[in-house]
Amino acid sequence: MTTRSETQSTLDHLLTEIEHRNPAQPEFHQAAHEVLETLAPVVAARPEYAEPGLIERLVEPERQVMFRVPWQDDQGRVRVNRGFRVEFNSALGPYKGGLRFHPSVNLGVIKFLGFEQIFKNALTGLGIGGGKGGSDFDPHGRSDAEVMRFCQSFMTELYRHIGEHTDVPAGDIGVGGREIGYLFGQYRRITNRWESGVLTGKGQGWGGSLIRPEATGYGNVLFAAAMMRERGEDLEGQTAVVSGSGNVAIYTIEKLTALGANAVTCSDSSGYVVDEKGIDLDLLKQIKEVERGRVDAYAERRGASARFVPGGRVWEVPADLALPSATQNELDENDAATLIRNGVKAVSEGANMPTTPEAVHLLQQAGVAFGPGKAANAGGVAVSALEMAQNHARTSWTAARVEEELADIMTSIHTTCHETAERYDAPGDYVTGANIAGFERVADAMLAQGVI
Ligand code: NDP
Ligand code: 2IT
Repeated sequence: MTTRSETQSTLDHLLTEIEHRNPAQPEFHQAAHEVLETLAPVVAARPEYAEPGLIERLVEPERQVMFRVPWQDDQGRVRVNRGFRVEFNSALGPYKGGLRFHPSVNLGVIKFLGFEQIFKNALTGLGIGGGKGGSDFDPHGRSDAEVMRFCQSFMTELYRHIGEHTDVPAGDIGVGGREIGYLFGQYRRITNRWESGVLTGKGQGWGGSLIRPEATGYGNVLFAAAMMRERGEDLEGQTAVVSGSGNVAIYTIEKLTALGANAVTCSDSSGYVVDEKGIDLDLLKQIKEVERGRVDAYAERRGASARFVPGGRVWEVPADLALPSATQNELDENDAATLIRNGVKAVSEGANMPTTPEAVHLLQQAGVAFGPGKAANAGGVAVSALEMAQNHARTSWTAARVEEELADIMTSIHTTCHETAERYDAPGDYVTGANIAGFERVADAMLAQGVI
């Protein structure tokens, strides 16, 4: 029988190898560390997982596609971006995961996101593999026509790699309903097929699922509520800080408000807004979803209760709950220390890997309930899988039905993570619970399907 410490040293050796084989991909190294550092108990307990090559296969994407995306701006100038699709693991189903359009996108960022997605998708229990894609294209300040031409050029290469049974992209940072529309249109034109299950996050009149736009934010709040219930509390009357002001942040604030909490912040890359009366969602949606503006406009139009803090971070505002919903590594050790000093009870990740490893450690040490993104934000991809199910059945479900399924899925993910953590001597540690439970499902399928 191999001991946990022997197993951990094998995993540490593998992590060193991952760093050498994937140079200049710090986000991917970070994501691999966060998972592999928690697997020793399960690998030591179940010898089949120590089989040579299993974890080595898990950390190597099945396929990585990189391509040129040329397009013309409104002045007729040719621009060149880089496109990516990393098809990481299809042991449980077709590759599934979003597309990110942001200037910081590179192969390492897409690989970290694809790797996280494998475990997140496994936790949903809905038969979806893990993948991610995107481009270093920056949609900020671009006209609709420019975004359309970019999406058309992007899909002109991407179409040959995706399909309803192969790989099903969706949105992520910089990719919402408008972009999915242009991408779907070009896919349909090139392939001459109405293949509605090839993309999720579609518009409601043409194959989209009700509640998909809301699902990530709603799901994260349901996860936070489940963690609070474990502590004998609910969300009623709790003050919450939320970062970001995009798709995930907006519907996080909406669900927090519906459950009686007071969400007092939102942010974008220019700074943050604090509104002691609670964020006015109609105003925020108008500025962000309709006008595609900046958060300072919110403070200008809201009146005395709100102020804009240029360049600041929402974590300095005292709160019971923190829900990072913008981007990776946006909550560091200093932020965690500030949150703890101010009495935070739970941190639940709407974004992917927003909390640095040092910050996670500090929060857990301080007894703060910590919900890792691969569990807490899985509601988005889960409802994407429900959208695929509706597309395959050529039907559409009511909002109430989708929301009920979402609530059941989030409860089940919470229970799975909680019970798995207890089973492996880490009670209350949702990071260990999520990693091990996701790993077991994927690893079992990989072992059953042979060395491929
Ligand atoms: P959006 O593009 O709708 O919103 C992103 C928000 O985050 C914007 O307010 C943006 O501000 C801010 N932001 C992005 N990058 C940075 C940065 N580098 N620094 C500061 N602020 C930044 O994206 P989503 O809401 O869809 O995604 C937010 C997070 O949630 C991401 O981590 C994503 O991976 C994750 N996620 C998304 C899911 C979904 O269904 N959409 C599902 C699960 C997770 P600005 O406009 O100034 O850049
Ligand atoms: O990070 C994520 O889970 C997403 N961006 C959503 C993926 C999806 O396929 O709905």
